[in-house]
Amino acid sequence: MIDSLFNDYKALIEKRIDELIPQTDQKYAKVIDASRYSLMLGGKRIRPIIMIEFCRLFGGDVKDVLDFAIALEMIHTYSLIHDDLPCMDNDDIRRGKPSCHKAFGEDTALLAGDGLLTEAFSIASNTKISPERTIKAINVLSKMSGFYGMLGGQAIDLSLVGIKPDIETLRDMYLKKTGCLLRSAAVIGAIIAGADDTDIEKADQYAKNTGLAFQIIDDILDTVGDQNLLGKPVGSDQKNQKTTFVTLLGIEKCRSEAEKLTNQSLEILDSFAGDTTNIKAITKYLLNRNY
Ligand code: GRG
Repeated sequence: MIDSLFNDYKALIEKRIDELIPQTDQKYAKVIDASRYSLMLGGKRIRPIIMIEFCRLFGGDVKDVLDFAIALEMIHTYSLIHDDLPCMDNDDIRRGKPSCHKAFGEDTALLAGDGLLTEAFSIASNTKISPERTIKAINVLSKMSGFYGMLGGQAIDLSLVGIKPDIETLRDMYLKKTGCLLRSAAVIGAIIAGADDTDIEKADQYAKNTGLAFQIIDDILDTVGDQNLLGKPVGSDQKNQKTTFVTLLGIEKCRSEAEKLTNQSLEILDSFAGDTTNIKAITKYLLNRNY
């Protein structure tokens, strides 16, 4: 069931990406090629799928939220392109293929990231959703991506080079760097469907737990994952002398922490009146994923 859910959503999302960011012959084609290359590199599409499912949970329709979901995937893709740059993590491989700067050069990769971030807001502000909901959703998207969200998490990460952080510092960094885009997925889906503040708050809490569990699983996979499935070398955290949840807690405790967070997420889903079958399946998949 989960495979066909993902495949159907991926097809829908990729068709719409093609419409929103078509190939072009114009002078600036290279930056668009580079952006499309990374956008179509085989991502799992977790964030847009969660946004669509939360919108449906509160009575919204896929077509209402699809462009917002793509805007979020564009911001996620920008973060990966910039994260791979030599001045950041310096990774040559992403999803088993050359990372954007390896395929297109550092200058074009930098611009592709900038372009995806900027165009995401152009797309998000140009849907048929009411102005009130659009502004609320864009406010969430920008807050969750910026200084106090994902980018802030990356800045904390940079500040920890050569330092062994405690678990609370690491938790805060993960909640921002990885958690905030997942939060924007669930919260924007709920906003676009017109959910009330209580449900929006619960959607946010669901995404905080799920985002933290997601990053802890990432740490585990970086230690004991299969690099063929991951599409990148394992052991990069150790090579870069990064402190992770695995370094501080060990694999077993990390696993039980991720399970605990996932169970809390599932309890929140149980408290909603609507059909959460798909979101529950996605949440369990994220815990048990191997890439
Ligand atoms: C402005 C220089 C600059 C940077 C922007 C780089 C950055 C801020 C943030 C990095 C955030 C980051 C890379 C967080 C890691 C989150 C994470 C685990 C990403 C992988 O997500 P998946 O597994 O990826 O959903 P796929 O490949 O499936 O799309």
